[in-house]
Amino acid sequence: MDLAAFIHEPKGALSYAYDSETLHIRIKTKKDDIQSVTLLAIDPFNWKPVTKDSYVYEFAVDTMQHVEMKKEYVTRYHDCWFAELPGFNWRRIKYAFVLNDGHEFCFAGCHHFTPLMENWTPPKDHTNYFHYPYILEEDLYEAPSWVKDTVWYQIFPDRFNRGAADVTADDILEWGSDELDGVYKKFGGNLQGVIEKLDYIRDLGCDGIYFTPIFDSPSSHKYDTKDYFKIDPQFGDNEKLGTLVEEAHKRGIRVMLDAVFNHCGYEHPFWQDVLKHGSSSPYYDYFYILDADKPVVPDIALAAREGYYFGEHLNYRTFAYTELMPKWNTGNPAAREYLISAAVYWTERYNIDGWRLDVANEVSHDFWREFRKRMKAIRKDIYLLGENWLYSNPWLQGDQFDAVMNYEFTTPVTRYFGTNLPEQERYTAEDFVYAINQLLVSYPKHVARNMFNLLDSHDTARILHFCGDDPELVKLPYVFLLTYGGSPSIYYGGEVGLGGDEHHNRQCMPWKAEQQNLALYQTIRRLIGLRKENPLFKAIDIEWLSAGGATHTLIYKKESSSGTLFVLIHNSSEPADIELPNELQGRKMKDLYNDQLVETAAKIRMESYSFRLLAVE
Ligand code: ARE
Repeated sequence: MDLAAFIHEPKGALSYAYDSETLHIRIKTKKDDIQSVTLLAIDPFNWKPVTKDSYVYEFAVDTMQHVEMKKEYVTRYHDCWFAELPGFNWRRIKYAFVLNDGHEFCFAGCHHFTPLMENWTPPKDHTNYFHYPYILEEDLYEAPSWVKDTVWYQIFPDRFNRGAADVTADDILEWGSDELDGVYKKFGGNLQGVIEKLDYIRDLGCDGIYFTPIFDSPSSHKYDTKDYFKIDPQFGDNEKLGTLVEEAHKRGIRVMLDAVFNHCGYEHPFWQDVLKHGSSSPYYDYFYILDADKPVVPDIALAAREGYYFGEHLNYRTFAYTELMPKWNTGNPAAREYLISAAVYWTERYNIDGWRLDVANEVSHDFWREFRKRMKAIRKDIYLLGENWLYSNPWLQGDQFDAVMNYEFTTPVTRYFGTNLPEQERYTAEDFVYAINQLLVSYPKHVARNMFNLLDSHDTARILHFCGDDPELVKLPYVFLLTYGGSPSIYYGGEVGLGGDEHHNRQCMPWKAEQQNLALYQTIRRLIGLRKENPLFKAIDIEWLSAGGATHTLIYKKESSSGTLFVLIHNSSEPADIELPNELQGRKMKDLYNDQLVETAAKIRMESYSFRLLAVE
């Protein structure tokens, strides 16, 4: 028994309150080492006198609950075990584990391991039991109930659609004239253009729009905010946003804006005041100036005249090393109030449904706790989405974000289904399954179902690019995205076959039919439709039935109260006869995608790059 591989941590992804009366407990053990795990659970205050009239008490271990844990997932090096402790109204618990490898038994407590005899009884040393102190409602993670049912459509406004020319700027380029992104290239996309395409978005099946920033900023990406309270004139005005939100809500589409609170743009008036007045500016402490004895920038006139680059020694903190994005000191109460008041303004007046939080992992937890309180005080069901690219449980404890942009999902999906990658970066089916399993055990189940799952975004190459611009192959990551639990996002244009690397991923949306891959559009639209109709698609837990081998076929199933969905994904250009999982052999099935009954069969012939969505009758 390899006890060094035993992993458990109370009050985290491995031990959390699923609701006010249910705990989920997970442990990890060395792969293929442990045969069974028994979870021992007891109310910490359940003691009894040692003898009838003594005043010496002992832990009432004979009242201990014994719960057999289920081997839930396997990762590259660990077996991951799970148990749900429902309906215990003690709200607090002491617990421990008894590991059995087929030869010996071992008690795994919070301080040390204790070998046990085969006919073991729980040890009485209460100090060696893990402790979940108390479940309190106000500590519970709770996301808006609508999020897990939402399919998002991400829009980069400058490049989506030019509406009736109610706003124009003199530096607008011809639509679609250049696929290479440019920080100041403007193509005239605007909010009116989005309003005119709301029916298109609705018809695709999407019922949430995530806008990259739309507030007044000099660039075309608008992450260099100049005015947090004003829609960029290129996109329209504040009233136009109001109309857009109203029209979207009429169609059952929610609207999420992008909040850039890590930094502002160089032209923001508070920053300009600091440049002009230095430390005597009332806004000096709204930012992080490194050396108060030096000028904030060496030569303002030079900067304004010849471009902004000041050389490598900036005297202030920024986003990345981008001198045009001075970082807000969100620890300063005045700066904090200024930024939060902007979110309050848009949320209260324009009924915004969600905020995507830019560079969220570089802003303090303290700020986000206050931000959440202020937002949820306006709308309890507002969605707060952090742009965190990596492990994010510290922000997902119920006191900050409802979810993060799940790039930890994007990476394995891109590397398994993608072909346009360096060989050493590509995943085998086994790598892929282990990576997804690792992700599934990294977050509490009720957090996972609200994650913003994406194949690509304005910050990455497009998924079609990773799939070697093959419109057949690219169907498969969309199948996985749309049969996976959580809240999936379609990056504009992906549904009609837009490709492009990370520098060509913000191209103008092609609206002419001849520019669009309508077959791909129909596939994605059908998959979204199935997801809307069939709750099975949103079930969080995946049970892998086979993965890899010569046929590159993933077969996994998802179960929920509404039945069992089998997903077969054949990620190979060669047709193949796929052996059906035993439980499917000979069974009547319904092919949900093609809406046909599938005769009972032991094998299914899969064409190259194909998939089947089978529900057992
Ligand atoms: C532009 C050019 C870049 C160039 C940069 C130089 O596009 O090629 O290097 O200028 O200044 C916005 C614009 C970008 C612009 C950028 C800077 O959209 O076009 O870059 O401003 O002016 C990390 C952060 C993550 C951040 C990405 C970009 O963690 O928060 O980098 N994403 C947000 C927005 C961006 C936006 C900004 C931040 C700035 O979504 O669109 O950029 O407001 C790994 C790491 C991640 C890293 C990721 C991508 O996975 O784990 O942390 O994300 O790579 O680099």
